[in-house]
Amino acid sequence: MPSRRQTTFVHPKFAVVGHPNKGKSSIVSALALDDSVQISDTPGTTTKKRSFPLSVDGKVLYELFDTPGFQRARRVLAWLEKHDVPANKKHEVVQAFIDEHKDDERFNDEIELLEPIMDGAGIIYVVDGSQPYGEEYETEMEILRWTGQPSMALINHIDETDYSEEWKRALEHYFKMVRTFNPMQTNFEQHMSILESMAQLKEEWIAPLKASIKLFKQYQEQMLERSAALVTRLVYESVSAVEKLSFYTQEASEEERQKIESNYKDKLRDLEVSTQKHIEEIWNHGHLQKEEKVLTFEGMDLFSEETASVFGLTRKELLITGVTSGAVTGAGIDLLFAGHTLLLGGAIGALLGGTGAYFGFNELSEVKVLGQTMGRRYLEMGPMENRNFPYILLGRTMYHTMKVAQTSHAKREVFEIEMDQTFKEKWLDDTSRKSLEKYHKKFRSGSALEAEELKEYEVLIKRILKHLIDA
Ligand SMILES: Nc1nc2c(ncn2[C@@H]2O[C@H](COP(=O)(O)OP(=O)(O)OP(=O)(O)O)[C@@H](O)[C@H]2O)c(=O)[nH]1
Ligand SMILES: [Mg+2]
Repeated sequence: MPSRRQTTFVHPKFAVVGHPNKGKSSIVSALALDDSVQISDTPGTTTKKRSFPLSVDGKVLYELFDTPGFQRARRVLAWLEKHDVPANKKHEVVQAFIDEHKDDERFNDEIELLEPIMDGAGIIYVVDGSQPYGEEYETEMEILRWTGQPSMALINHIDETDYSEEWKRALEHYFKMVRTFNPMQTNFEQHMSILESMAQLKEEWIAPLKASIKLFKQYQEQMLERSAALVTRLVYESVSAVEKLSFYTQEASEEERQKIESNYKDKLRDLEVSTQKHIEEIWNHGHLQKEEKVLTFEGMDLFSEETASVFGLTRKELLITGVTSGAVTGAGIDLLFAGHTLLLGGAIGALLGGTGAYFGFNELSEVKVLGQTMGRRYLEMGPMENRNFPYILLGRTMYHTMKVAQTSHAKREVFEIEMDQTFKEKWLDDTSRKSLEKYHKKFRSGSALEAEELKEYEVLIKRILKHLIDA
């Protein structure tokens, strides 16, 4: 019987290397889903190699190295070429270069980038396809070839211009795989597809990287699920929220009435903000708050007319959804029900435009006066009566979640939400709207909900989110 020898498994390693300031660190950050990678437009930002292991349950799946850019490639290559050795010995010459120049400050950057490669890392050579190709890169690629390690090239585009055709032609001489990758606009599919390419560099890496891809997919599902659960809770809690305010006089004053309304609105705003923060944490963007780089709806308050017109349902949609049936408050509603024929004729068009009081938040919920004896009387506001509110809140939250999920970890600047006026059409189709309304109605009723019903709503939300994020 053959003895069972224990072989120590070495996880796949990849060194991201290239010219200074070509987006190496940005690529590491995007692939490692790590925002702590130092990125800046000053060439020479990275001066030490840094490892970014990706581990699950304490086991490293693979490891990425961010490295400094080449500084003295010509000198290094000249040194290597002085040693005339056959191909199977070339890597030894590279090691000799490292050993001999270990304490030589001038070659710090080359040594930092060559070390992980000589330690077994595959090479990911990064170039900027928005700049023309130049022969100076050949020196770098030549040095990399001397290491004998498996390698691939990634073409990044820092600017709009595109020289990728000439780059491809040159890179294909040196690398068996040339891919395009934009670390700023990467999505899940692209990330997985780059991992698949990385797996092809070495046979032993296929299995561990396939396993990593599988785990990433599970992880993505989990993040979607947790986001959907938070969105569900937000909508449910906001719609069913009730705010109370005690007063001690015969009648509640106008100020007290205004106070309860502003408390009520603040409560809903707080719920929205805290959900957004949680969602940012789920997608590993929690650091954003620390640096006050929060994803914001710039100037678009939850209760503004603008938010209502961008995210809310139009009169027509409200009608089709059947939201308006029952005790609807607000202006214009009599007109809408003046006759069903209106829906068929052209006259309906005249009614659809604009955002009247009905779409704004002049009518949120009635302020009720409760309690009998003086001193024990209070004002009460909630649950939400405005039929459009859940859609507005949902639209904003879906939009925010989509943006957070699609934001690369390589992004450093404050990211504001640029409004996409067509967003609603992307997430809310007729069928979803009708399914959602069934639940919104229950949320509004103030009656207790079965856990199952919330779960059903969550499944619906998850499906919509998945569709949005994958698109
Ligand atoms: N617009 C855009 N900017 C990018 C992209 N990739 C990198 N950048 C920017 O380019 C600059 C350099 O990016 P880094 O990732 O720090 O580059 P590096 O190659 O690690 O640079 P050094 O460490 O200095 O060698 C930063 O300002 C990045 O924000 C990209 O795909 N699109
Ligand atoms: Mg860098």
